[in-house]
Amino acid sequence: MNSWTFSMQNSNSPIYDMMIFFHDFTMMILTFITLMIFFIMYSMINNKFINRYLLQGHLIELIWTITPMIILIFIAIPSIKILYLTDEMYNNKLTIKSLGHQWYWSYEYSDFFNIEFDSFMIPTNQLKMNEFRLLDTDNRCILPFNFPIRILTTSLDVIHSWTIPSLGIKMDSTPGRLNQSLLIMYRPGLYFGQCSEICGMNHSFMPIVIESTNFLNFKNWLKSFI
Ligand SMILES: [Cu+2]
Repeated sequence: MNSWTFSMQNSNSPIYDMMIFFHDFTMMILTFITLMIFFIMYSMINNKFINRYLLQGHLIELIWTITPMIILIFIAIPSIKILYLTDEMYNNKLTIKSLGHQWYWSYEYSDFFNIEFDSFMIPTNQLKMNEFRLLDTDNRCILPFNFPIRILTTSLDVIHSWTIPSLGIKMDSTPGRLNQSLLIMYRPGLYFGQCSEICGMNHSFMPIVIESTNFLNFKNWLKSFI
């Protein structure tokens, strides 16, 4: 992961692949429209054509009414498709629950007995050389890759938002409500995110780290709780 970048993070899940496609597709249309408007503005200012008797042109009005409608439909179809796919549960075999607190996350692996822990940000003065400032946590959320996981989230105080950009997940953690999303990771690695709902004084200091590893490692890690 770059320390900062102009573009989005590299994708690590099928949903985020689709979101990146949709972003590029919409930007293409946006660029085209913007350039066309600037060209028309420029050419209207810089010509001397006048027509005193032009009061109506039904054909051109029809064209400039229907064309934007068609463009909007072309944007709406993939947008709605991706929106509903992010809400879809498919073949998930594992459920984890992330709970927002002021100001840290805690995780519960509800399929197993008594596996739960808190995940605090590592303060800057305790960082090791290989850790990211304001992003690393003391206990990472360890999960298997290539494995559909249902992630539930809720909050115990105010509204937080559980977010991992490279997985295309941004899900509100609301007190008294349980939100769910499907999480699939392509490959092993560390995935960073931050709380994305202004939740109080230390909102910026409750990062999320997923460590994805193969299933055998994950199983061994679960055994360490026994
Ligand atoms: Cu928060």
